[in-house]
Amino acid sequence: MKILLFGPENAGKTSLMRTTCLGYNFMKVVNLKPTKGISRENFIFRGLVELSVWDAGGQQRYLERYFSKSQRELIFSEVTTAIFMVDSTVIEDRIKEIFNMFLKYIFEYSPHVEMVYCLLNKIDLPNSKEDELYDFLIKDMDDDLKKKIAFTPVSVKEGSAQHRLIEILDHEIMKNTLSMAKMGKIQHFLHELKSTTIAEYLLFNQPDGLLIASTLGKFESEPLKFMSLKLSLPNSNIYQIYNKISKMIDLQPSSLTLSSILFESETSYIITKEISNGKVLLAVTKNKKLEVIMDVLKALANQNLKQLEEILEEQNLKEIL
Ligand SMILES: Nc1nc2c(ncn2[C@@H]2O[C@H](COP(=O)(O)OP(=O)(O)OP(=O)(O)O)[C@@H](O)[C@H]2O)c(=O)[nH]1
Ligand SMILES: [Mg+2]
Repeated sequence: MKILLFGPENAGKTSLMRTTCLGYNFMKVVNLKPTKGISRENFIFRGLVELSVWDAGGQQRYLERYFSKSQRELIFSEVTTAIFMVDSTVIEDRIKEIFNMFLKYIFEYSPHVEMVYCLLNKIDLPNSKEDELYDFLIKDMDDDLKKKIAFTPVSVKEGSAQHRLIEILDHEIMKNTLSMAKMGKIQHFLHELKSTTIAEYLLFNQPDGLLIASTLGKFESEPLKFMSLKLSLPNSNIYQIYNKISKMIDLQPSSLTLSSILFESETSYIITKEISNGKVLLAVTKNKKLEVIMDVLKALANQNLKQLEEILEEQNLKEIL
């Protein structure tokens, strides 16, 4: 899926992409430099669809290039999701010209696009004029075109822009039959796990931290910030100790990976398990009986998760091909 993030300079496009797809917080992106030309990055959104995000640097010299005869087909064709972002503190004629050119080429080169999403960003700023900007952008636009544009006032700083982008991408997932089939298989797998253990299961995607599927059905949460404990940290000598012990007790030493992390509350255990391809499975036991935790640990053993790993990998391959 090709996601085109377009708009004039300083609108917040790169900030939006980094905070949504890489789970960065806003403070980490305040000092971004202007994007030079097109920056393309691939993500597996919610662990379900492969996204190719085209973040188009919005400085005038780059815009001229994108609109030029030699480049516009490359930029504007085969777009699945078209997003136009503007800084709502700036109302200038040239912004409208850029918007109109963008719309013209999107509908010309990607005629299957049904809706263009326009994000009026930075509404957290006191001098934001999103209502005025909206009126300005749709003035003199014909009604058929207006129907194809969804305007939303947002703020990357406050998080509403990220919510909106996730909503837009979820809508795309729903239209994608391959990812819906994959979601069904994952849900089935998690329910099988649940049927043999007294626990609920949630599968998250790193690095966006978003939920892929859960045994609790629809479940809204903040993106998961998963701590990856690196055994190679300079102050950890677990591997050396393990190596010595292996010799003493006649084990064949092999490399160590971090398998699970266990958290404990008064009433349950939470086991997080890193699985292949940047996914994290979280099991929440419904009580603290020893046999329950043993069942969950068994369920989360590598060989049992092979099938889940296969499901997760299967479709991404097909989509890349
Ligand atoms: N106050 C506020 N500042 C924001 C918001 N979103 C982005 N910014 C700031 O706006 C500046 C520009 O953000 P970028 O993400 O680099 O903008 P861009 O659209 O990628 O710019 P180009 O790459 O030049 O096209 C940065 O200093 C961001 O911190 C927001 O919602 N509110
Ligand atoms: Mg940028």
